[in-house]
Amino acid sequence: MSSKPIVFSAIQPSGNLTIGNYIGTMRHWSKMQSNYECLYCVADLHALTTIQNYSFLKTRTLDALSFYLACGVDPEKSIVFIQSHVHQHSQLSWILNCFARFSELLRMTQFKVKGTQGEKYIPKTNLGLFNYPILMASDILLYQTNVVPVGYDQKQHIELTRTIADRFNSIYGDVFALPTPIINQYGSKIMALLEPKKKMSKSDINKNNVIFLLDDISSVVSKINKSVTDSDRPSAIYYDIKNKPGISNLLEIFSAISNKDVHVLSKELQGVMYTEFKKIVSDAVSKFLHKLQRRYTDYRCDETLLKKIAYEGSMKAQLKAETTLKKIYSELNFFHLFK
Ligand code: AQP
Repeated sequence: MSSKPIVFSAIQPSGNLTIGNYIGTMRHWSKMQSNYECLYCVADLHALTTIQNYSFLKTRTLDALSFYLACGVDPEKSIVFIQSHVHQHSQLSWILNCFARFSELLRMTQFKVKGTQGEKYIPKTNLGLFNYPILMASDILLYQTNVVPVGYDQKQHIELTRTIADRFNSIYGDVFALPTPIINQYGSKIMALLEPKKKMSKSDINKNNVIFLLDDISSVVSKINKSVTDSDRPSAIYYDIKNKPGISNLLEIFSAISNKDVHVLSKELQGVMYTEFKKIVSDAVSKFLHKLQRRYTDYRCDETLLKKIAYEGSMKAQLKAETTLKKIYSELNFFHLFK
């Protein structure tokens, strides 16, 4: 048995992946493979909560899987799988529903953002959107996960996961490991390019707010060119998220892509005009995306390989998931046919 701590991380294929998804989570994945036992999941069940058109689901799922591999996730070192292929996620989700409280879910900020308008709940909001933090808790707890690299928006959901696990453990003993989020100080909340006080999201209706990993290079340059900065004159490039959200956002993107500290970059960029700064950032992002997209295309063209990877990953994930689920069924005293 491996003694390495366990990592679980996932992205929902609810649209084309964004540079926010990459910077907030995916960029950490390949490095983590040496020191952790890693499970990387394409969370297709989660995508049902937000997507409008299910005909894209398969394509988006394979796109996401190809990006995982393009970012350096190695199926020989990590378990890479599709959530719907491991039925234990849904099974545990039902059980954990019965250990979570309605009032806890009502507090989830993401639900408030997506499922309410002002003070009122949107009547047509699907129940899955309300409930999905429980499925997320199941994803994480099934594998006895120790750490979860996530963007800042998911912090509250990890706290809920811990609350549910703790509640369960206090009754049945140490059934679940308590997961800790890994949230980097910079890059954990990449903001929309035109509205830098709002998170960059794949479902944003204004595509100029978002850099998609599949964007062609000319549109990346144009989107960064149009991005909101501020009216400071002369141009002043330094990190101040409160007063200079647009500049700070571009600095965070540039820092993550170039692997350089935000404050070192600020010093290097002293005296540079905003137009020149945008050109520097868009050059770096374009170069990065060009390389990533080349690797992505190699995987995306080979659906046979993708299916093989997903199948083998799901077999390995199911084995682990079943161990936890069996323990839970036994603790809860379900009637068992073969015992
Ligand atoms: N803008 C972001 N900055 C940093 N991290 C981000 N993540 C998402 N957006 C940013 C992180 O990516 C991981 C996977 O997220 P997800 O796609 O499963 O769900 P999400 O957070 O709801 O992402 P989106 O893009 O906003 O999706 P939609 O528009 O479909 O709701 C998570 O760790 C997340 O924090």
